[in-house]
Amino acid sequence: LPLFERLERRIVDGERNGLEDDLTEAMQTTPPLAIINDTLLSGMKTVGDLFGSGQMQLPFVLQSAEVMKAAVAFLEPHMESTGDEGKGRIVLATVKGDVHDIGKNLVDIILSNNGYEVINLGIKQPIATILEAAVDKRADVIGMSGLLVKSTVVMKENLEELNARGVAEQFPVLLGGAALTRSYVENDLAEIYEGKVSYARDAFEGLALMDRVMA
Ligand code: B1M
Repeated sequence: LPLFERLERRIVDGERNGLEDDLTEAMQTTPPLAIINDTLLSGMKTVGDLFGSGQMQLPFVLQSAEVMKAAVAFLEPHMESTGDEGKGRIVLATVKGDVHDIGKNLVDIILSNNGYEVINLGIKQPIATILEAAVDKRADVIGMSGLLVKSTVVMKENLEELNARGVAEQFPVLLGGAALTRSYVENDLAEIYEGKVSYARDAFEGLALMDRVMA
């Protein structure tokens, strides 16, 4: 297979052997972020489709995710950084009950490379922990990720909890993840949250929204 098809295939097949060599070769013509966005994520999408239609079993999805993570970890040091610092601080977490973190970690990388300090709490984080970190670290923004449909409900409950604790105006919230839709966030959730809540389709929109909040 040609190089980029082979790389995409590696994600789908969960094949790690030779991954670094292929990535090194790909970087000779293509920036790391473009490799992720145009090639690797397209492989992850195929994995999601195969799993969703019952053609792939969970352990294989996990293997694909491992290869994806290894690829991102390998590419990360080669990514461009603006060299900016101190543009703002965000506490970032995958919500309670949800283990998906590849997207969240991409958001971390993009924000970190563009001057933001990211406090990445990891997966399955209850709102109490997220809020504690946000207060403690004096975060400017709270970012929550979740891929499961049930995570969209958790996010709603989390916003209600921030309202109840009287901190909604202090913390603008950025939400992302495959199960969310723009209209759910911008209509339904914006209606209940007493602070500002925004939806980011991908990490770059997350960056643009951070820039807007901090302007
Ligand atoms: Co899961 N899983 N999974 N899974 N998995 C999905 C989400 C699913 C859609 C697959 C499917 O059925 N087609 C489905 C959810 C269905 C639903 O809720 N209706 C699903 C399921 C069902 C499950 C389990 C329940 C399976 C089971 O156990 N029976 C289980 C859940 C466990 C749990 O969470 N409690 C499970 C487990 C797993 C693995 C562990 C095997 C693995 C995760 C490994 C890991 O993350 N460390 C996994 C994977 C890999 C997937 C799919 C295939 C790929 C997800 C991914 O990494 N995409 C996924 C299919 C899909 O999403 N279509 C699926 C790439 C990633 C870059 O995209 O995270 O969307 P994403 O991030 C994007 C944007 O959304 C955005 O930016 C990123 C791109 O720039 N973004 C943000 C994300 N967060 C953001 C935050 C922001 C801003 C932007 O600001 C704060």
